[in-house]
Amino acid sequence: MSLSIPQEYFKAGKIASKVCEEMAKSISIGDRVFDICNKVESMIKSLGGEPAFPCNVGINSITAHYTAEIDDESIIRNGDVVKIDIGVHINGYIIDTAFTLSFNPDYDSMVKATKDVLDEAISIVKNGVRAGEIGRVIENGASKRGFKPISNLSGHLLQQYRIHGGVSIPNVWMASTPPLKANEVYAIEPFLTTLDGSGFVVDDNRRNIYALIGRKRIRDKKLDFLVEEIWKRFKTLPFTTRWLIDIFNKKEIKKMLDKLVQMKILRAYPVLVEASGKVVAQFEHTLIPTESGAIVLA
Ligand SMILES: [Co+2]
Repeated sequence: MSLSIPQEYFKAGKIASKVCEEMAKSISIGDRVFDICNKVESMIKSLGGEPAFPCNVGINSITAHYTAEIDDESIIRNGDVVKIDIGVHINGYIIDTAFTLSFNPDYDSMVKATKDVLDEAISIVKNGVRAGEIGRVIENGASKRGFKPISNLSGHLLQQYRIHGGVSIPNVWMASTPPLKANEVYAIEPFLTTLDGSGFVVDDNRRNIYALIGRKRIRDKKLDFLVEEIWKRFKTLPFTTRWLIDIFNKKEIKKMLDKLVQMKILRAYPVLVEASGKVVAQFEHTLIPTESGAIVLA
């Protein structure tokens, strides 16, 4: 194993795998999304990691970037397809991994297809494989099984304290993409929907995941304090309101975050939904290409 890969990746990978395994066994109909998010995040901490981003719970057509609100009432219902996207970091070395649970037999085959397509994609990963070739395997694998990939979401290079490190791994074939490099860390994450779906996601009007862009002083005591606190706790990694209600009350925090978004000190991630409202499944692994294949971290 190469010495150039920080050991934190292997430790974070073990934590992420353990959390996924536990959650896949325990999540059931009637569970509150709020409790799922808190459980994932506290389990990560108790195993010695930090959440790299708020636990994402995507029910049905909600595809990405939804985490529990402070007063989230939503629950898992019979008939739901539930995506759980988990991030773990140690010293900024990030593992990004996701799985889908089906509580609807109509979508069992789509969930299985998504998992199989990810495995197929990983089987061609090695040093020098072009990102677009992985996209081709995902696109063809989806189509062969009777499903459609979400074309405007992609896997990505992971760097220290950077979830999207500049290189994308598309879920469809694309020309002129860069080759994957040995000893770099990538997440591959196919999302599949049904053939009658649009095959792309759009923003909806909800936003509850934020990240720091800049640290300039505002000369507002409370806002400056909040920005410093965000920097201390999360650096530039995504966070959510639930993680800040120990310092500001529920009513205040949302307004303050919105103000910081307006001032372009924070970015807010819109919730992404399948454009035609169709159900989406997702699986994701984090891995390192080698000369002969891939080391899957989680
Ligand atoms: Co990812």
